[in-house]
Amino acid sequence: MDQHGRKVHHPPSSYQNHKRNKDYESVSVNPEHKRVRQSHPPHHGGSPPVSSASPCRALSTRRQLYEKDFPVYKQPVEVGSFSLDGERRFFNDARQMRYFVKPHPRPNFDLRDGYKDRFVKRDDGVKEKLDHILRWILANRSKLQSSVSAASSSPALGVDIVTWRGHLTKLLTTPYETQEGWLLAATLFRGTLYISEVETEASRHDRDNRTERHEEMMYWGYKFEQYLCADDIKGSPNPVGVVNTNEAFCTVVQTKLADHKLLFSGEVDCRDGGPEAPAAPACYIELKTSAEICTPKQRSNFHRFKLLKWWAQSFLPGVPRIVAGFRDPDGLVVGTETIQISKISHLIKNEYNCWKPTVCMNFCCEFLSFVRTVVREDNPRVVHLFSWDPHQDVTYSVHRDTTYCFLPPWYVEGMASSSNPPH
Ligand code: 0WD
Ligand code: CA
Repeated sequence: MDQHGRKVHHPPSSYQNHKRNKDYESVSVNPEHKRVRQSHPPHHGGSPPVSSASPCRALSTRRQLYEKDFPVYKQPVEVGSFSLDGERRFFNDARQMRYFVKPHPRPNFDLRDGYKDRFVKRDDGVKEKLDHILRWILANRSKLQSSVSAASSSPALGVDIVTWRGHLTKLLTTPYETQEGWLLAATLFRGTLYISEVETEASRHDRDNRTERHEEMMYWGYKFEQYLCADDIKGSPNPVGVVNTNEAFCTVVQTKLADHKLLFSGEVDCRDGGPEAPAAPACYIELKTSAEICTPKQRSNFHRFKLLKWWAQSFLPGVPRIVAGFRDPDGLVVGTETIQISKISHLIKNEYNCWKPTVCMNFCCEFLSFVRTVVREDNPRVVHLFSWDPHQDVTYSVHRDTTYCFLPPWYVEGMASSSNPPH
């Protein structure tokens, strides 16, 4: 991989040279970068992202509209973590944390090993929505609320948006996505907007019609993790153990994208357990597998498609590096490589008409502004369903007391019995 380290996607005006991680703004919002809610014209002409014919009804996803300065994105801060065990039970601790063990430069990992006889697969028909994050919030409410100002206009939790990192990843990649649409449900409750994904018909169809080969290849990523992770800081990986995809360690981070205060959680594969390792989330390592790159065309596709998703997923929580395993068609890992997230924008620079980090971040920011403008009724029983299909605008519909409701009664009641009365 390329070893140059120049940042190309962060404008000088929001770039803090003295900060250790230069990809993130870590001071308060620079007014120059504050997004004016939804009706301002874009820098490059054309129509504004929000359709002017019918104000607030649709949001454009055209890339050109988002080719502006990189928005202020504060360095993500880990505010907690939680674990899900082999039976998908929630624990308000880091018991599922795993430790990275550096692989041999030319490993011979067989990713097919254990698929038939040592694999416990999570039931992906069970929709957990935001439940694990909500459980974490209830258990750690005092931590979050302690930083809330007394201003009556501020949300009770002190954040504007609560969601999964994976949902934000989908938003970041939307301007470049040509295959899969999405449905995102949004509910405003006590001043905080909760965003939870709803499975599309197409995604449900794909899930119900996976080939045996596809099912097996989905296992390969988890098997790779098992080859590189130890359960204990001084332990070794156990490749003869069972792979159980119910198990997860999730970080909870807080950050700010322009004027949106975000709280989100994401699954983390492992951490660097060495004595020099930085504090979380900078110590975390994302593990990935990908097909071996043999031709210039394959390299170009890797840069254009895979690195976009990898970058978006890790940039959001401030995970600084990916360890990638390149495998042959039989699932044998032929090499591994460390990819620094901060160097990805440089790696892709020579690709013609390639994706741009600023477009991803600006679109996400505008989408959140759009949602906050549209969703005004503070009511856990109201869902605004935002819908997007490739080559279309984002549109929405409103649903009251339907199965789209995703804030469970235990959460709504738990928040009501909070020591802080509603504003
Ligand atoms: O039930 C649901 N519909 C959802 C469940 C929606 C969103 C999240 N979740 C759960 C996942 O099961 C997982 O525990 O949240 C956790 C992950 O959330 P995330 O970090 O926001 O998701 P994402 O960034 O898309 O995925 C991170 C990792 C994946 O790693 P790779 O390297 O493949 O991107 O989480 C795992 C997977 O290892 N993962 C899942 N594991 C089991 N079932 C799933 C899933 N549906 N999605 C992601
Ligand atoms: Ca992974």
